[in-house]
Amino acid sequence: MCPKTSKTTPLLLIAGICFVIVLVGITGITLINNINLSNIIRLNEKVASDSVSNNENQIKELNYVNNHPRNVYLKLNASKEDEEEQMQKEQGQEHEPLEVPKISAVVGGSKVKVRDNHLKEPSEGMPLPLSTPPPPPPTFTTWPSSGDSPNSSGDSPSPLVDTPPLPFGGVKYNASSGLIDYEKRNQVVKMMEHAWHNYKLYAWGKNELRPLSQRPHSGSIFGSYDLGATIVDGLDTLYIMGLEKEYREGRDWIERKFSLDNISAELSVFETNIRFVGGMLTLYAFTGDPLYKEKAQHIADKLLPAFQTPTGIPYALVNTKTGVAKNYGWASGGSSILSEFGTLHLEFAYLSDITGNPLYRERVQTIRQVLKEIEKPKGLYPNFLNPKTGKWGQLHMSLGALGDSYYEYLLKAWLQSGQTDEEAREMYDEAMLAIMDKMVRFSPGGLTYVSDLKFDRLEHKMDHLACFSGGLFALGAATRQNDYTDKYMEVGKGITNTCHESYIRAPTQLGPEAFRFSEAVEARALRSQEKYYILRPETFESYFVLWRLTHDQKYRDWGWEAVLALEKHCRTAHGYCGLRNVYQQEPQKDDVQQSFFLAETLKYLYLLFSDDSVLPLDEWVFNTEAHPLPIKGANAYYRQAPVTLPVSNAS
Ligand code: DMJ
Repeated sequence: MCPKTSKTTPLLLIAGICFVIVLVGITGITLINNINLSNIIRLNEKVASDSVSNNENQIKELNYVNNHPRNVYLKLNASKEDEEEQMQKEQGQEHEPLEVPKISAVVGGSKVKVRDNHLKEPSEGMPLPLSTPPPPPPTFTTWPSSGDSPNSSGDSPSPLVDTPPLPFGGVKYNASSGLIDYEKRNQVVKMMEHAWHNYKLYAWGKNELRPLSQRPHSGSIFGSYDLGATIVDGLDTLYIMGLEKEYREGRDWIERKFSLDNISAELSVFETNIRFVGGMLTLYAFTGDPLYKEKAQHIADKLLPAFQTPTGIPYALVNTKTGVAKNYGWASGGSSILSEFGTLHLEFAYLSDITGNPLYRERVQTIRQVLKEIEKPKGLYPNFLNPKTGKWGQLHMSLGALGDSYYEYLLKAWLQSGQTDEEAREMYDEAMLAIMDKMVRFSPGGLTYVSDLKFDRLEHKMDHLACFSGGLFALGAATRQNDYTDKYMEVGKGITNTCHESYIRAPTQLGPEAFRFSEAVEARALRSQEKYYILRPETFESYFVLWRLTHDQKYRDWGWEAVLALEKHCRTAHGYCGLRNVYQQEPQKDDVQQSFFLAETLKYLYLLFSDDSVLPLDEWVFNTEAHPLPIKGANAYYRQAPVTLPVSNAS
C-alpha cells in the first residue's frame, strides 16, 4: 500500500530546502569573511614584521611597558598625569591638548623623576617577564663626564626607589631607530632551538654535544665530569628568547642534578666562574628564584681554596673535593694568568651583594689591590703573574688570549657599580691609554688592529678573541667623556671593521682563530693552526655593542651575513660545529657544539636584531660569557640582600 500523500508534505519540503539554502549561505559568507580576514591578518603581519606598529607587537610592547621596571615607573607617572588631567577637567581647567611629547622627552635625562614607593625592587620570586620585547631605543648622543654622575660622590647608590635610571646619563631616546627585525631574530631563535634540542637528544646533562657523532663532548675545562655545561650556560639565552618549555627543562635539571658535592673534579677557576657562577647569577637576577642564588654560592665556595696563596692571586685549577689548587704547567714559571684571575670581579662582587656575605668581594678586591700596586712595564699588564712571589712572568701582553677579559672587567666593574667604582675606571683608562700607545696599530690598507706585544716586539697578529675589544673601546668611550673619547670610539669601530674583514676575506665568510698583518696580507691567518673557527662570539659581540651605540645598519647587515654563513657551513642535522679551516670552500667540521655558542654567539645575534630595550646597556652589563648582570642603582632586578645590622649588646 502506498503511503498517503499529504498536502503539507511539499510545503514542508520547500521550507526545509529554503532553510538549508539560508544556512549554507550564512556559513559561506562567514567562511569567506574568515578566509579574507586571516589573509588580511597574515598580510598585515608580513607588512608589519619589521615594524612596531603590528597589533600583536603592540600587545607585546604593552605587556613589556607594563612589566619592565623602567616602564612601570613611566606608567605610574603617566597614570598620575592622567589623574591630574582628570582633576583639571573636573575643575573646568581643561586646556588645549599639548603636542604629544616624543618618548625621548619623557624618558631621557632629568625629566625622569621617580616618586617614592612607585617602584618596588623585585625580591625573590618576582621574575623578569620571559622574553622582553620593545619600546624606545637609546642612541648615545652625549656622554656624561665623571662629575655628572649622581653617584660620583662615592656613596653607595640609593635603591632604585630613590634614583632614576642613570648610569648612561646622556642617553637620548630616538623612537625611529633600533626596532626589532623580527624575521632575522626569529631565524636566530630557530638556531637556538636546533642547538638545544639536539643537545637534549644526544648529550643531556653532559657538558657539550658532538653533532656529527651524536654523542656527548667534554673539554678538560669541565674536569671530565658531567656538569651540564650547555644547560647552565645556555639557560639565560632561552629565557631571553622566551623559550619557556626549554627553560623549564633546564631549570628542572639544575634543581635535581647540578651539584659539585662529592665529586673530585679539577676545575678551571676562570671557566667555572664565567660560565657556571655567571650563568646562575643572571638567572637569579632574571627570576629571583633562590635556587640559582644557592647554586651560584655553592659553586663559588668550591672555588675559594684556589685563593689561598701568599698574594691572594688565585691558582688556575682547583679540585672540588680536596681543595688542592695549582697552576698550568705551561704557564710561565708557575704563573697564574691575567685573563683568568682578572675575570672574577663582576661575579664575586654581585654574589656578595645578593648573599650579604662580603667574603667574595673581599677576594676579588685583594686581586685588584695587587694589580693596582704592582709596577706595570710601560703601563701595560703582562699576561703572567706568579701567585707566590707577586712578580710578573714573561712580558707578553695581549688583548686576545691570556689578557682579554681582564681589561673588560675593569670597565664593567665600574659600570656594574653604577659608575661608583672609580678605582676600576681609572685602572681601565690608564691601561687603555698604554694599549693605544703601544699595541693599537693601523695597517697600510687602513685597518685598525690591536697587536700582541712580546717584550718590546709587536707581533702584528690579532686573535679572534681580541675582536671583543671593538665593543669594549666603544663602550668605554660612550660612558665617559674625556680627551680620548672620540679617538677611542673610532678605534672601537675600526677594530670591529677589521674583524669583519677577517670574516669576509675567507670563502666561508667566517673568521679565523687569529689573523696577521704583513707586507703581503692583512686580516688573514697564515699558519694552519690559526685557520679554524670554533663558533666563537667575539666579533658578533662587537657588532651588537656598536649597533646599540650607533644604530648604524651595517652592524646588523654584518650580523646577518654571519647567520647565513653559520647556517651554510656550521649547521648539521644534529647541531652546530666549528670549522677546521675557514679558507676552504667546503671545510671539515670539528664535531663540537661549544656551550658558548648558546650562551654568547646566539645571544648576541638575537640581541642584535632586537629592540634596544631588551637588556638595555644602561641597566645590564654582560659578563665575559655574555651572562647579563644588573647594574647597581639602575636596575630593579639587582636584588641586593637586605643589610643585616650587627646585633647590639645593649638591651
Ligand atoms: C668564552 O668562554 C668567553 O668569551 C671567554 O672570555 C673567552 N672565550 C670564550 C668564547 O670564545
